[in-house]
Amino acid sequence: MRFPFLFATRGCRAVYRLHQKQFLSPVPPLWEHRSSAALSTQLCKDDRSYYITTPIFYVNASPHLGHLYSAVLADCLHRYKLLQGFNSKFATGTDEHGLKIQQAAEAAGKDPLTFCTGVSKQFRHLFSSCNISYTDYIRTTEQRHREAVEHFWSVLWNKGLIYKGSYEGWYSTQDESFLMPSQVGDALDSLGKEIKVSLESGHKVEWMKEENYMFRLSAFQSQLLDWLRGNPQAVQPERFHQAVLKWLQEDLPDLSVSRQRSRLQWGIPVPGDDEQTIYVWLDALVNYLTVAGYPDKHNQWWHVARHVIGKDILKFHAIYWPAFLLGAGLPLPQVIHVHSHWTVGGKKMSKSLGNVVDPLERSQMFTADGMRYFLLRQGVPDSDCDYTDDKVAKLLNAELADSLGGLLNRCTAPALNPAQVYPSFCPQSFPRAHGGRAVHEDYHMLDAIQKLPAVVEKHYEAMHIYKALEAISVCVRLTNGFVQRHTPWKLDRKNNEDQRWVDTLIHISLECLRIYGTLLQPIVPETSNKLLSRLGVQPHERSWAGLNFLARYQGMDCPFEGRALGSDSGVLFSRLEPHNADKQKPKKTKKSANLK
Ligand code: ME8
Repeated sequence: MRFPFLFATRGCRAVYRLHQKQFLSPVPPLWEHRSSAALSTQLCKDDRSYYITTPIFYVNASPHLGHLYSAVLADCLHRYKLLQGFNSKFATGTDEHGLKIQQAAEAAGKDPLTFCTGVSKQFRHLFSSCNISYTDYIRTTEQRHREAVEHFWSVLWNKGLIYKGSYEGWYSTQDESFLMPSQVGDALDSLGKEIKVSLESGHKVEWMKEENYMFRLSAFQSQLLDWLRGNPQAVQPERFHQAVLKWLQEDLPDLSVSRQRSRLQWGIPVPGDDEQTIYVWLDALVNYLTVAGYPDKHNQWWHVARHVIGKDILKFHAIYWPAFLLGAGLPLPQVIHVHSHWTVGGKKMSKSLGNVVDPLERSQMFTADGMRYFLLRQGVPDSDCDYTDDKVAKLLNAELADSLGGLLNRCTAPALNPAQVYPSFCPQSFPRAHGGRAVHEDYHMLDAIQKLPAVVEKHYEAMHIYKALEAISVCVRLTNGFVQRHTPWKLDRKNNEDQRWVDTLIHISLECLRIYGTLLQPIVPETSNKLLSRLGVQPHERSWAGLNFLARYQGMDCPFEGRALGSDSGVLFSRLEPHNADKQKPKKTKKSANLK
């Protein structure tokens, strides 16, 4: 065994004693450091930085709907922060090491790297087809990542937090996870043979006994509890925070962080011991640091890191990862945003059940924006959601095609807006004190839309995107009601007073649409772009700071008044036929064509 470190010539036991002493000295936890004066200066400097990640996905199989969902959630938060003027970094990528990938490559008859490159490309293709605007796409087989992992390992080793031990227990290759006996149950495989499975995932487990390197996870139990208790927002939503607290009150044994090279060749060798391969989860989690520039350029981003993950990998992110980071002397993530799962027919998607939803195919069927809107509008982080094509078609028809598209079409149709401009607002027709032609419901609508950006902001911040979309949808309905109530098409345009009122009605409606289009950019970038371009809103006028709803009503100038509308008068979002949604691509129906 060769150890390149300071303690290479000492026996493992000696190394452990020395470091244990060092480790047990009372060091304030890192999240307390964060509030110190030195760090708050750093935070001030970085407070416009934002760093969001998705899990890196296993390349043992093609991407499915759940992978796209995580990516769309993170993309939405990234785009929202950019609109707010943040310097945002957004990382996604693929997890390419480990036994599961080694076996998948063998089964495909390919060498592992060729196999990984092929599937990693599929993920990248899916993400670009769905406008996932990542700023970094990481593969764990890259050299920059290997260097980061080796460095990270050596920091833990030098601190005496890794020791050579013997691991005996259950292992699930499918989950790449070690399990306690209490987490394992009996089941029958497809041939009726008795097997042991993970109670949580249902995947088969096997007994293993190996000489491994162990990480002193048990030493971090109380620090992790303190961190979670002192930071109630660290894991969101609340139910997942509670789940982690509960786990931490149970036994927390040390964690095996390597496998024998004879069993696992496809991975990063333990530095100084090429008989052992680094455990794939330690390798994978470090990807977040690699992208941030670890080991020497990560500070700007690492202070503001937040992870979007599915509930299946909570333990790895909310227990193992923070413990590794504490061990390495690095700050902990600001937030771990957890989401639940998409099911099909109430069941987990799986190849064997044949119910896997192909996200690329669906994004071609319903458009990229359509899938993004559906996933974010229907996906509730707290609980699982069931997917059907019919639901997608119905939702998109109701909210994007009819409600939003219909409103835009009505207010920009040449019959109502022959000059094709953003018309003028008349303060006498719609006075701040009631008394003009406006009625009580109109004032209520203005109030709701005035407040909408703050409501949406609150929900985006908490990753309750479905609530933000519900709030926007309610307001779109209010604006449709406003137009319907005043029937501007029935007014006499030759009468000056009526003409001013029609212009005011349209001006207000376009202002509402401008707010919706701006707020929806993180969700449906293409549709928002189409909408805002039609309203004549220039790219530099689409930020959060530029929202400023109905400036004329506040007695200020409106930069859009009198401006020519954009020339693309096409359908905003084409209707879909719900019954045929399984087979056909969106096409213009009579109704949507009429919306022109
Ligand atoms: O776990 N519904 O990768 P993975 C919603 N490589 N989201 C789902 C989902 C579903 N049905 N199924 C999967 C791994 N996901 C590791 C991660 S990170 C350092 C390493 C999403 O390919 C969700 O985000 O199994 C889940 O956590 C992730 O995909 C698991 O992807």
